[in-house]
Amino acid sequence: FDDEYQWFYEGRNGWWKYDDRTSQEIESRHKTGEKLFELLIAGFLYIIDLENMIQYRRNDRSRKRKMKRDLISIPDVKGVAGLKFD
Ligand code: V3L
Repeated sequence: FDDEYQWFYEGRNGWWKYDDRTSQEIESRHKTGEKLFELLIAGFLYIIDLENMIQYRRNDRSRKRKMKRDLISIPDVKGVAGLKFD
């Protein structure tokens, strides 16, 4: 797993880092070229669409969040999976 890069999903005015397990799962699927798959995140099944770089709940597609793979050092990172940095 490349330490320099992390996976992020969109928050209100910034980005949240995915939890480590989810992040590593997305990274390994990304590396094998998978574009569309499901992951269990915080008890809900999410569709991860790496073609369009969005995620959404399988059973509630009304809210689609952007996602991105970027350097860990980017600004505007709010925290990890909903846990705010101080
Ligand atoms: N990992 C963890 N929780 C998630 C994820 C994920 N990949 N995707 C959605 N949720 P939706 P601000 C987010 C949570 O898209 O203040 C943040 O983690 C999501 O949590 O309809 O707007 C914060 O906890 C939301 O609570 O599936 O930046 C919170 O929003 C819930 O699933 C507020 O962040 C429904 O999102």
